[in-house]
Amino acid sequence: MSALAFSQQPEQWKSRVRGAICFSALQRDENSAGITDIPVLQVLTPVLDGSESACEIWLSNSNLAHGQCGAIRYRYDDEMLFGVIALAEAGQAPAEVPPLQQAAESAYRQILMLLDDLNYPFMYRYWNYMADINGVSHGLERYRQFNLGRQEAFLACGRGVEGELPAACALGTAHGPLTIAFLVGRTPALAIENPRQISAYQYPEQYGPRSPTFARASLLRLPQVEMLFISGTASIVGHETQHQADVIAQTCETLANLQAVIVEANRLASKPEFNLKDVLFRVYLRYAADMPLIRKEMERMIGAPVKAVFLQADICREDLLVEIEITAGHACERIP
Ligand code: 3EB
Repeated sequence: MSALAFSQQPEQWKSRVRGAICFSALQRDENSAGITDIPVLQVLTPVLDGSESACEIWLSNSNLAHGQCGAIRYRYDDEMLFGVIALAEAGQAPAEVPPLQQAAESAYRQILMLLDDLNYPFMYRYWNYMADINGVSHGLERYRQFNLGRQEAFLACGRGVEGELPAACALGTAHGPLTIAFLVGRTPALAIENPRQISAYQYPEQYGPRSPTFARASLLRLPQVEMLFISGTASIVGHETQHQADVIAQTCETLANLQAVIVEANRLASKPEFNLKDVLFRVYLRYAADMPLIRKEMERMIGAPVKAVFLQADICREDLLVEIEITAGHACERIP
């Protein structure tokens, strides 16, 4: 749904919104949209289907409360909490440590402390967006600076940096602050890895001094519903990028990776029903002009029209042209 349609929904519907992630190339004024109590992550990145904006909205069936802690805004019920944080790099203390690394460490320290304070110990999914992700400063690529700060915060907060980790994505925007959304809860989720890929938390040092801190997917099994979050997935086999400069082959390899993760998820799900034909995709393209090619290749491989939002964003390795993530859910029990 567009940001405008979102803001124009009736109050009763808005009272059920945990939070949202809105993508748009245009900065909008939240207050004028009348959604001030709802945590909305604004990501400054173009939507490619002609819409001015696209929002992913998380709904709850229970009573929601909201709060603010430092730079974090959040909304929660008994089961889950959705939060957002935006941190400007310019606001960080001057030091030898790159500002993005400081912002990442600060953001994740705030997030992890909030989870401890409010007792939502389990992270399911987080979304990371930062400006100029492939840029270099202080002798290090900015995505690698981000990885340093993120991992440092996890360690400082007594969390593991391997194994039971949330699903994630990390994308580059043209400008804007470091923005992070997160979905956490009180029921543990199952972390899923991809047998075709080395776990990202075990990537060798050639990809940076600290590995990324995420799992390939996480599966949340609640009594009534199961939710699958597949991390941003790209044309990587083992730890190496495949098919440099070939966007169609990269799309094909990415779908093979997504299918492998779906197979793993179905082994752990109560019903083996996750299927590429019936999930929601978000597709990040380095070059907007590639959209028709990528969509066509996805529909050819999947054999059905796809439900997908296409966005222009920079991928965290310079040789990656496309990254795809999935959200899926199914009911576990038929309610009479
Ligand atoms: C990859 O497979 C592609 O740093 O949080 C995908 C998902 C990627 C999440 C992250 C990075 C992240 O390594 C990049």
